[in-house]
Amino acid sequence: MALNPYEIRRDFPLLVKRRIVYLDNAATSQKPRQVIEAMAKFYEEKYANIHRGLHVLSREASEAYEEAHEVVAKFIDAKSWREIVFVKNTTEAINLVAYSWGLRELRKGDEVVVTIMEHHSNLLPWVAIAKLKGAKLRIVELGEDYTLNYEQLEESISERTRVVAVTHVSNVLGTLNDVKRIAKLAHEVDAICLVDGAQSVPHMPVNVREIGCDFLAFSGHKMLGPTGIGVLYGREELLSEMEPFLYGGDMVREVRYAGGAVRPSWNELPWKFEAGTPNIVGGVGLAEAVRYLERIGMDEVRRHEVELTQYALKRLRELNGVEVYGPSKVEKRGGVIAFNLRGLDPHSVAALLDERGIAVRSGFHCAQPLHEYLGLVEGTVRASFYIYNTREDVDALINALGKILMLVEGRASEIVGD
Ligand code: 7TS
Repeated sequence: MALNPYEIRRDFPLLVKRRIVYLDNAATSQKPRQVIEAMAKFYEEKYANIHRGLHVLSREASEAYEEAHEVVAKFIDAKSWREIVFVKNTTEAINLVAYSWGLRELRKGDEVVVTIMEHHSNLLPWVAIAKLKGAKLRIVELGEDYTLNYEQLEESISERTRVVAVTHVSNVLGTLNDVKRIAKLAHEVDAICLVDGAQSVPHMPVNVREIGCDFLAFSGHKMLGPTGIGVLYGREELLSEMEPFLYGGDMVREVRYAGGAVRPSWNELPWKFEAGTPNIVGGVGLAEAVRYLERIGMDEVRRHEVELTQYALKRLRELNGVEVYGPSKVEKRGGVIAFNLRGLDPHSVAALLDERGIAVRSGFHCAQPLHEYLGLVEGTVRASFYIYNTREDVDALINALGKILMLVEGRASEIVGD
């Protein structure tokens, strides 16, 4: 059934209670009552710590938390729920791989390939680990129409490459990268491929087996789930071989003490990577968020966003004085649109939009190298869509931008008049 954003909106208490045009979904999404209620119900009926007690509540809580891993595994078509590690967010998921895999596997002279469109989360952990190990970072830039330069990518991947870490969808340009092709290129030289799915998993069908990546990182809070819960998918063979990232409770099978020495052995997957009391209720909330998205269907989510993005791009181009950044073909992009108004800095535009009840983000969006590369020294304004956004939301944005442009022109003539 076709996604109906007007019906969907009714599930989101904040969107019902506040008259805000919410176009900051790339930063975080709003939450449906189903997710809020599932978490409240869990606190009211099942709450206890997991894997620690033999009592009924701990058993039920453990079951719910494990089931959440299964729900997520099915959502991205992982082979097993043991390949699903719950972490805090995308940032932690990528740091886990950089530290657990990179710190041990990278050698002097090795190379890590990333792209210029990475969020700082998929750039800085690699910068740090590469520096520590004497490895080199290679940065692939853009080709035509704000897409990745695949020619340069192929040239950058060599026998020295150990990691190819790339975003699936750019959180600024919206560029949709061909991660299946990139994973294949990485594997041809026996490198691992990590995909940053923070901006793709919430918005389109993502299938790890079809992509063929080794790792996929994403955040619950951008896909209707709560904050503080994110996912690292890792191929079981790799996760099994890797050392833990954080050490403490629940990640050990046993800790023997003999002859004055402590000897730990690690717990099975995914618990080896989930040290300490995890975000149990966050896991329950994320599973409910996935169920909500699955009821709609990820194909429908994508179709809706493509339609909205196409409409927004068309209307933005009709405005005189707006510069839009990102691929012109809608099939090559996600529902993220970065732009600038001629004569006005991005923060002023965002503040003026906020005065008109429209929430967007402005600045560098944690992707400053990309902005520097594009010569956008003050950053960009960014509108980003989700399932509850409507054509009226786009119209509101366009009307507000039209008024702001008139204001700028007015001011400009005042200045000229001086
Ligand atoms: N990777 C990408 C592509 C992202 O867009 C973000 C968050 C992250 C990683 C990090 O996610 P986190 O949940 O660990 O913070 N992006 C944004 C954004 O564009 N505006 O606010 C957060």
